[in-house]
Amino acid sequence: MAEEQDPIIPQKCCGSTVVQGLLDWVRGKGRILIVTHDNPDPDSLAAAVALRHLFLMGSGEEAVVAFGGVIGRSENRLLVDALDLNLVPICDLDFDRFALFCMVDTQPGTGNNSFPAERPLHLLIDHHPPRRDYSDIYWVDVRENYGASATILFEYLRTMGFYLGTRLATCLFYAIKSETQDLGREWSKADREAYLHLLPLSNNQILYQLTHPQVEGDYFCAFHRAIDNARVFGRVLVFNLYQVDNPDLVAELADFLLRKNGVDYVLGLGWYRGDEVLSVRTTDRQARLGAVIHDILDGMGTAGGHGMMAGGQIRNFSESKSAQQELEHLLVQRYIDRLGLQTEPGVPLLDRCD
Ligand SMILES: [Mn+2]
Repeated sequence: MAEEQDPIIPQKCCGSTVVQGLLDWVRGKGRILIVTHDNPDPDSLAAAVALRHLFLMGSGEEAVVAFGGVIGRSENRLLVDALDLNLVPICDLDFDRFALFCMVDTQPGTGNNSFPAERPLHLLIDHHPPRRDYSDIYWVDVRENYGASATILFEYLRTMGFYLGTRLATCLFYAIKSETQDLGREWSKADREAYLHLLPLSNNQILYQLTHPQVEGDYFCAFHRAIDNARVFGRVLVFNLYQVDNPDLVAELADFLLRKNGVDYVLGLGWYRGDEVLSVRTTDRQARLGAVIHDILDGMGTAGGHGMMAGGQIRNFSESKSAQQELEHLLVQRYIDRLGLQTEPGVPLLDRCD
């Protein structure tokens, strides 16, 4: 299929003629699968359902949205339920029953999605730094300077003049809001425009629920554990949740603990169903954490992300707490070295409490 036309490069994007070209190309090809990253966040979910909407409106084709891992965070589960996103777990799918494969908010070979690497991909829309040359993929739109993949999809829908229902608008708005922390982190002018356009179209009551979700008691236990074992090495804070029931907690606690004054970098760890899960955060806009975590996990696992937030995983890591602790010590040292910071003795976060 791809040999018929040159791959469309991001620079050409994305006036209505170009998007129409995609919609015409998709029409009649067969069943479409849209894949998010594992343990999808609101940005990945919103981009996927917006792409499904684009295909339906523009070419009459219905697509299936599939995710790997779990939707763990209460906000994300609520997003799926309240907005009726209609997703399927990727493990339930027979890939042979699809003709076209799309990926949003992640890229092939990054280790954070469950799309088989050997399968051809036809469409890739993302805002993480490109991993390789994607000239084998028909449609590639990777905008590294964008704060959210949802913004790219918003632009497609807007340029086509397609109707955005309240649910989709709320979903896209919440994605941009949460991914950029209300335009406070890694946002671009395009994200701001999308945010302002979508706000009046969104359902305030659902947005309120999404930002104030009901949570289980375990949620507070995780906060307790992270705060209790967090240690501060100068400008670096490290915490370890050990075994978690929800891998998203590591990222959430990393965001939360980055608020500690004097701390500019956070490294969070957790162990989820056989994998060690890592999250890094910084207040430093120049930090390029995606590359940092890639380097510190070199030879051990996979990683990726943005400048100020990134994550990684080590597959099939030991269940033993002491092995996880040992790994933490190793990674803290690598993190501090890679950031070019001075090694300082670790002080428990709570040591500073009265
Ligand atoms: Mn994203």
